[in-house]
Amino acid sequence: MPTSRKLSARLMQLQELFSRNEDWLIVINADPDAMAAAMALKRIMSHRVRKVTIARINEISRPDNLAMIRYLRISMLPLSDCLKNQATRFAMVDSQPHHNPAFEGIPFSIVIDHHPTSPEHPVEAVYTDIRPKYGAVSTLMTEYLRGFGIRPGIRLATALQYGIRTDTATFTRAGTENDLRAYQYLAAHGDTGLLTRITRSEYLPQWLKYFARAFSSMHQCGNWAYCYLGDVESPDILVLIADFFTRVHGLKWVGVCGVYKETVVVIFRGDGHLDLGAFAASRFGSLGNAGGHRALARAEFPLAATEGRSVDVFVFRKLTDRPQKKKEEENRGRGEGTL
Ligand SMILES: [Mn+2]
Repeated sequence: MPTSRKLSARLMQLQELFSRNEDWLIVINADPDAMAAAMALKRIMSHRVRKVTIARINEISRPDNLAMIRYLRISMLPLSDCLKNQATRFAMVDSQPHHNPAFEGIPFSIVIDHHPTSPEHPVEAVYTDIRPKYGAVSTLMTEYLRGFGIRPGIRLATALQYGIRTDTATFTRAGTENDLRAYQYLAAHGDTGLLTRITRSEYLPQWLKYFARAFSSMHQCGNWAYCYLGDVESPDILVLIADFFTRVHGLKWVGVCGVYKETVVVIFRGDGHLDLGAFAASRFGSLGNAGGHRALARAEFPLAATEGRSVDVFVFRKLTDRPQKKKEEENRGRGEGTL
């Protein structure tokens, strides 16, 4: 087949780069796809070069990424000058050198990616393979493994599965048949139990107190709910809690409010029944920034706008107050969510 012949020609070219007296550093912006692809490249390089190390330029805080590292025992170090000095050759997967200042000045010999290329930033490396049509670079690396005749071990296969799942949002985002085919192949080698554990690691223990606050403050008003969390360490917590409530059957939408650095933030999530972007704008637009899409919206305004009143009550009133002209006709106490 023409495609497989093309691939093996590429792989020959890649293989020619490997020599037993060189130490490679694979540099990544660590997310599931990048980590899995780096593991695959490391696997391909092992026994072909002297040493392979994976270095990340970013901190990892997402619980699923932490779970992936832990359960799949991914060994990875933060990128440092020391690591750079120790290495003789550099590779990059799931990024291009211009994507991050941390990559600057590193003479990459290998760049394997699936992000679109930009004419202003041509990628200069001895070996480049950039396939913007692929949903995940893990898919491409799975094809590489197969091309090299390497059967992935349980942890590598599971990592690649998770990489593909994440980047294609479990095949709901632009992906290709190649992604599905690679996933199917990996399923025979990966561990479903491990994959489930990683996928389900959505929360960090220190976030649980916010759930307690959400449940104890929750007002359920028919088919919608409101929670107030008080001061939060990041607005992301509000998103997390709001997303959680979208899983509760029968709730059409939820508003989760908190205060972050003198700013009141309200996160809206719904089933698209009510246009939450328009709703948020109508209730909070005059106080700050408010809007979004039908199913996801956000409002932000300075704490000072509450003029010392309880934020909890202030926001709840804004949510329940009917606009003047609609008030009378809706006074029957029904028709929630008709805006
Ligand atoms: Mn990717």
